[in-house]
Amino acid sequence: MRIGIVCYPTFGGSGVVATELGKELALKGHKVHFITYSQPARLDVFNENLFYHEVYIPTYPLFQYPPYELALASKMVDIVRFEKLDVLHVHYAIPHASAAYMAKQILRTKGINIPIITTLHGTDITLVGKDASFEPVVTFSINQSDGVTAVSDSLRAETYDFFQIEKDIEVIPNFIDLEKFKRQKKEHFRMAITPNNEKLLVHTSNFRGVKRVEDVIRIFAKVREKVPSKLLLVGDGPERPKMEKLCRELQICQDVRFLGKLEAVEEVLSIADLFLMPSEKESFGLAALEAMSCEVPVISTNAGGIPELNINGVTGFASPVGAVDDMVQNALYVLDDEHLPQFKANALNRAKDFDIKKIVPLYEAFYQRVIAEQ
Ligand code: GMT
Repeated sequence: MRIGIVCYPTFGGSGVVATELGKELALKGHKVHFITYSQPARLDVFNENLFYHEVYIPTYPLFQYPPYELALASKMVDIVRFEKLDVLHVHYAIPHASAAYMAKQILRTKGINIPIITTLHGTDITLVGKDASFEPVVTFSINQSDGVTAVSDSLRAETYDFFQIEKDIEVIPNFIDLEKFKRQKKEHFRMAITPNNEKLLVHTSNFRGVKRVEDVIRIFAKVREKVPSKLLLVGDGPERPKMEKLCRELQICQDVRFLGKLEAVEEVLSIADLFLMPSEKESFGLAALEAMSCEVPVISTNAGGIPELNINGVTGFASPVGAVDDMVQNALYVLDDEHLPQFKANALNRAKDFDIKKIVPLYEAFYQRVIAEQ
């Protein structure tokens, strides 16, 4: 197939899923065309089947807000026509689904019928999409898509609950490359971080409010009172300055390291004992899956789709949002040397259910079905 993929090019979950999907499809022989405003962060390989088309947004003094959606729609029209695409797959509804709708209408006037598939990722539904400023456009553009997928049952249910959706939504969960996210021997690194054999806790996120990084720090501070331990924080975002301040107030700075945005997260996960995800909202929890794939159990909330991934009492524990003390108790239980090896093994086993080799064929079959229905 000749497939167009539209996504955010950043390290965010939806962009990562879109890019890894495109890379795997290219390995399987499909021609994959990425259309976005800069080179996707994970599009770091050369493959004869991979193409990147940059959306150029002209500026003009009149524009307080440059009209990205229009430039994107025009680019989609151009690439669908020139590259003779079979399907356009857009990741994250805002504004990709409505831009795709516009491109489809323009292409129709030229005698081309391009099927549009929209994948809902999370905050496009659970947070941003619900805002009255966007809701009518989100509802309309989902209903106008030829195929719609969501990354968890929970996200699918929430979409039907809040929006007037007439379309079937297929759940295709996120996936993981078990070869890339594999526990590696990094003894020297572990020795440098935990010289006295402390336990190592890790959190990765974009440090936005929904991630509740404050809970990460408070959980860690309490765990550290009982078990000698260290915390590594990967990622960056608006909450980081407040979190650095909190560490100073709690006087735990010597045991906490802010690593910033890292390309090779799997290297950090390779030395971790426990992953913390106390999110308020999380449609799937790709960062937790990356940890599990590196044999790291997860202490999380039971928000959104997380319990579909992190099985309570098996791969870790899932507590109500904000239940810091509960998460501390669970963390101490998992970190106990009598329990830890089993939780690690269970985490990896569960990750295998989301093997990229199992999930990408679901997208291929979905593309074929939607194309055949046109
Ligand atoms: O929250 C993020 O990290 C970014 C966001 C995105 O769309 O870029 O992530 C969402 O999509 C990921 C991939 O499908 C999911 O794993 C995340 O759970 C989801 N985030 C939220 O729902 C808050």
